[in-house]
Amino acid sequence: MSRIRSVVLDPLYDSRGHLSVEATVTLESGVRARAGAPSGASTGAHEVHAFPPGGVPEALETFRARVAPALAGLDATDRAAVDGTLHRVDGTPDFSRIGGNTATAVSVATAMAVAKATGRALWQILAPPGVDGRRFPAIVGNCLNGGRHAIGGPDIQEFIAFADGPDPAANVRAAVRVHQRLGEELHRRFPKQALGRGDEGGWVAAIGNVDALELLKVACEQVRDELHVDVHPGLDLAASEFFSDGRYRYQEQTLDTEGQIGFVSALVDRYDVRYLEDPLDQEAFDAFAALTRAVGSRTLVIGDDLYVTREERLRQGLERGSTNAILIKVNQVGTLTDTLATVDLARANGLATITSHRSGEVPEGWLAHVALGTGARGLKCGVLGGERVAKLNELLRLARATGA
Ligand code: 2PG
Ligand code: MG
Repeated sequence: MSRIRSVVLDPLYDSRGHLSVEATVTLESGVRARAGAPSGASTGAHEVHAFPPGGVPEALETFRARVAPALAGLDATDRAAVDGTLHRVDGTPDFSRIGGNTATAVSVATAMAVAKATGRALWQILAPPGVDGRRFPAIVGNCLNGGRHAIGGPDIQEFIAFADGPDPAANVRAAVRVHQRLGEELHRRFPKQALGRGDEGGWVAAIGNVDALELLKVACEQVRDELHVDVHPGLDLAASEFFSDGRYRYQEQTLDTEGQIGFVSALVDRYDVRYLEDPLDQEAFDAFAALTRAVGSRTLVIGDDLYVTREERLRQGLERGSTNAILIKVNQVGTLTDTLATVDLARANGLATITSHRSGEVPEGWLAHVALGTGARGLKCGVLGGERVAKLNELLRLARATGA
């Protein structure tokens, strides 16, 4: 009895206090599951629209009138039918009528209901042949915030602890410890400055990009010595946010594309950066390729705004050799079907996938299942804050359950 009896869409708050939506799916058998969708701030230009033009109220209205009736009676185990119905009812290429967040909440809640009904974990429902849940993702933990996520901080959006050892629990411990160490260093360095935390729980301080990276490197070294976990600096530059008229405009300097490639390559070498996300503008497929040729053997080069989890954007990147990795965010593309198609294409071409949260998150753990079920190379979900810790804790539960 895996037919859908009903789907209800409700409003819920995300971690920034903005409204988003959650879907509750009830099967004929009475099994029920619920999932909420997150929201980004540094959204890529090619993402689907999170909500229709009228925001959450319009999303709820449209859902009641058009989406819910179309979903009732569908076989929940037929993901293509459920997600295809969301596309059909929407009728646009970017979910601008029903909203990508509606699609995400429904798609994930339906998969969760199927998992529950069949006595499996969500990650098992998502896993393609060959993914057995034994390889756990590295932890990509945001420790210091800048850019759009932290007013008054550096231009670079995220200074990250990339904890990449074999033991998931040790990786989480190391990422948390780097966050703590960095806080201690910042207090020492700026004794009179009030330290805050940004949208993703990383520290915020009035500090330059290179200084922040220097402190991160020291904190990673200390934690490597202390815990013997393989943890190194990572960056998400979210470079499209400070790129305009062909220039990368930092507070301290303005660079053309060649200058940016040189600057970022030097940071990789000098600070042993092993995780490098969106170092260039979201349209710069060829510049990405040049940078990947320069540093791709030493670091993951990850496209987030570049690909926005869309298969057709990834194809362009594959043709040019733009990156060696891709960020995966379900609500950038809307449904699990679309997400898994992009993951498959990435895997088939040897690209690493990183499963990612959004800056405005919901306090739920389903993202950890998406990471494990898709064989992700990394789980990017922050370090501190209830909505981030929810994902880390769920990953640790999965590690205990699978004996990892
Ligand atoms: C990013 C994300 C998450 P946002 O750029 O990778 O860290 O930010 O959700 O604001 O797009
Ligand atoms: Mg990013």
